[in-house]
Amino acid sequence: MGAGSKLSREEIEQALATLSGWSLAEGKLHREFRFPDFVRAFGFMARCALIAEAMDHHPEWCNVYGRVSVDLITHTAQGVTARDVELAQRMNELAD
Ligand code: HBI
Repeated sequence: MGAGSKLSREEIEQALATLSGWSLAEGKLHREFRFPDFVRAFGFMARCALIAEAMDHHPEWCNVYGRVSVDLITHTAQGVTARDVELAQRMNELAD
């Protein structure tokens, strides 16, 4: 499936302006989500997993108790694409 093309640094900066909590770290979109406890964190991850699978676009992430650290990159494009921006937006919506 086409992953779309890599966004330029400028396009990424523009997208980040609309993505609360996200930054560019080591060439990937990055955000640390914090939840009150493990069950809330894992519930968030479960909801994200269903979205990610439906998008066929998957996060790199790590969970420790209430913290979920997320990095988004499009592996086939070896960079950040519109798909990463879309998944970041969806994850923000699910974290509300
Ligand atoms: N997820 N983040 C990310 N990047 C990909 O390139 C990617 C993916 N999920 C599935 C996927 N690619 C597959 O479409 C291919 O690996 C077949």
